[in-house]
Amino acid sequence: MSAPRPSETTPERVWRARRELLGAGLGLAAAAALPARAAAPAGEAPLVPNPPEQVSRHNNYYEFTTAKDVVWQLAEELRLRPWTVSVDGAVERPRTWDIDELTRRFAPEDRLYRLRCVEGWAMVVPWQGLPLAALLAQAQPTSKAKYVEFVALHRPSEMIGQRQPVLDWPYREALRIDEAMHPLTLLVSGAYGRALPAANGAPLRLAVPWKYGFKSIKAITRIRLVEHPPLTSWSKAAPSEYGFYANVNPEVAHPRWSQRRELRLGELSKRPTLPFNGYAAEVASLYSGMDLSVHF
Ligand SMILES: Nc1nc2c(c(=O)[nH]1)N[C@H]1C(S)=C(S)[C@@H](COP(=O)(O)O)O[C@H]1N2
Ligand SMILES: [Mo]
Repeated sequence: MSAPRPSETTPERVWRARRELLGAGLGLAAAAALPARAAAPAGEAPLVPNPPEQVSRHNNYYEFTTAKDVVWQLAEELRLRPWTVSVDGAVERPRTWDIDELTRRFAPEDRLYRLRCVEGWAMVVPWQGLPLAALLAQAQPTSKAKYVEFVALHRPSEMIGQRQPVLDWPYREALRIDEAMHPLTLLVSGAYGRALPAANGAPLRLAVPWKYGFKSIKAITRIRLVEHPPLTSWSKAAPSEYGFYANVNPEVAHPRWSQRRELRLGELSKRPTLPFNGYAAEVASLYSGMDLSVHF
């Protein structure tokens, strides 16, 4: 993992971004908890978080609507408690966790991550979350646990987009077990030092920062360890457009558009998209020997 290098001082831009967070109503303690500078590979500019309203008011969350700028209003209808998350399948110790018990047991850490949507927009978010590996280790996966499937909430009474068959509900995602165990893979319960906004997937969503955004499933209720690759919502809906791996790759175009460049929310000009969304040093070795244009 790329930890901040102690020899580097906080660049002014980042310092100013922290002050803007303060101005946006973050408590002092919360702002102090944010990393002073982002982990960035050598030679790359440090990450600057997007303002919190940008992150909570421009969302893909098809359980509510496909209209990104309206999700946040509809998502306020979702009742976030009581909420349980079950961990089962190929594990020695299956368990259903109450969400608050889960976040108490595995104290969330701060992580500043890029998010890159397949549609071309991108942002930088200070999440709080627990490494998925910690929760999986507690469950003790058996030798049959080769993949991890995630299932989101199905509650059409509150998630009004689920009244239409836009996707085959509930939303499902999956990772290979080594991807799930990778230290960058986070179960997110907060952002900007506060509770996670409903529009971003409260009370619990995934953050897999080297993959396109759709892999980072929101409103998780079940985590199931399985032997065979599970079918995921997007690869079921459009297999030629959305592969199982969905690693951010500027070299592999989406069938309908290029993936070479991205627009960070709030900026005027596009930036080049980086292999593995900028996390190649940490994760490229997971895919050595694989043809990433086949396993896209
Ligand atoms: N349950 C669920 N999770 C989801 C989605 C969704 O529609 N439903 N959309 C995905 C997509 S396409 C993206 S880009 C990210 C967006 O996360 P954000 O709204 O926090 O930026 O959520 C992902 N997780
Ligand atoms: Mo996305």
